[in-house]
Amino acid sequence: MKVRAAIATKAGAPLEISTVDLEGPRAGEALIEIKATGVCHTDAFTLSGADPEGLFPAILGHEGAGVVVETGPGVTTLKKGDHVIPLYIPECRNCPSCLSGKTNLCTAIRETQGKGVMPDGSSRFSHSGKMIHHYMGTSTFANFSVVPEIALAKIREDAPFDKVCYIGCGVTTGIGAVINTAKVQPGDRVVVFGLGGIGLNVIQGARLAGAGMIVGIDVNPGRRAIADKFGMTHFVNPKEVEGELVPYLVNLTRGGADFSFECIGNVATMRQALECCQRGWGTSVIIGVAGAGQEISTRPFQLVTGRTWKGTAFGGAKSRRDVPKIVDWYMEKKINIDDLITHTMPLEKINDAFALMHEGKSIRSVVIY
Ligand code: NAD
Ligand code: AHE
Ligand code: ZN
Repeated sequence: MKVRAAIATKAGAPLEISTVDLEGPRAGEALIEIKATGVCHTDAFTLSGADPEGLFPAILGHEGAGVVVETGPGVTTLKKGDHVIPLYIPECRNCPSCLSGKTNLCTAIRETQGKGVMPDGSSRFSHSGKMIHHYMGTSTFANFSVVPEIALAKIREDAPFDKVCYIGCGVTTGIGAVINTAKVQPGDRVVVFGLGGIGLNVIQGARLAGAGMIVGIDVNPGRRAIADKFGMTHFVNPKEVEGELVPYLVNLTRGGADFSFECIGNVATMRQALECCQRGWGTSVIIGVAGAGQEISTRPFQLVTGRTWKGTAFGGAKSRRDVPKIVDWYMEKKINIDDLITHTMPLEKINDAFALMHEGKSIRSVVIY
């Protein structure tokens, strides 16, 4: 079938909007009509060429929501008409990682996903007879996509696609990092580096968890008002701090953070996030994704003296189990998504979403098909 898609043709180039060919679902796969997709910083990261796994040409996008149009042979848990969110971390419930009960990082199809193909090693997308890569197993920058059954969360039908698509990455990543990965407790002192589409969800997760102090850090002063609304108690613009940021934060938090979260993707701020943690027990959680060749560093003394450095993908969420629950939280107004979606546009304008992100003008842009 012919579908409309934004193609990433090469690193650094704007996406090209075009009609491409999409083959139907094979065994264990479903054809999804994508109704809406958010644009995450990770899409920009891969498009920039910094992603060691980046492949071109590809159809990017990993924050979508849509409807099952057709299922391939052997699909048992989904049917035509089901509302779904595609999952870049699937949940097969059968691989050693899923069975371990210790991680959300299902390994069933990670290898083929990283190579930009479906689990059988082939792509469903092509353009003028040439193969186009899938991206993160989801490729939501197309109005139809083929996705493995184990990478689809079935959600309630009254949830609006143009809002809950954001649960496909940013919302779950931020809130999950607080609740699943860090396990923030009531009264804890939390420091959040980067108040964009992820960091603001960390703030909303910290408020849900009952954190006593939520310090938000951003070089963009425009982030302050929205972060206040989501529960930030103190704002710090590093450009306005006299002297070093780390001692400033240790002083502000009266000894250091119980938990810090890096939501930028910058190895310098990752170090600051670790070092502003409380001596003896503070934990820093890396969420930001950094480019090929980037490495984190600190003095080992920072760890010897009881700080812990860890990371999280998709907020540690067990995707098929947890995503429908987070959709419920949104529908019950337990969490706020609407105020974070600052811009919407048709697919034809998707490059505007990247420009708005780079200019610091948007929190989340959503493409509505
Ligand atoms: P974003 O562009 O919306 O937000 C980044 C924020 O960081 C912006 O507000 C920006 O002003 C701020 N910032 C930039 N440099 C700064 C600095 N030196 N000091 C303080 N603030 C600074 O991006 P996002 O969509 O929120 O994504 C954030 C990061 O998280 C990216 O690296 C993205 O790839 C990553 N990410 C990871 C996961 C995961 O599962 N681990 C999921 C989604 C996104
Ligand atoms: N391809 C990159 C890594 C990118 C990465 O870490 N992705 C996160 C999700 S970011 C969503 O916005 C993730 O899920 N990681 C787990 C995994 O298995 O990729 C690189 O550096 O190679
Ligand atoms: Zn993302």
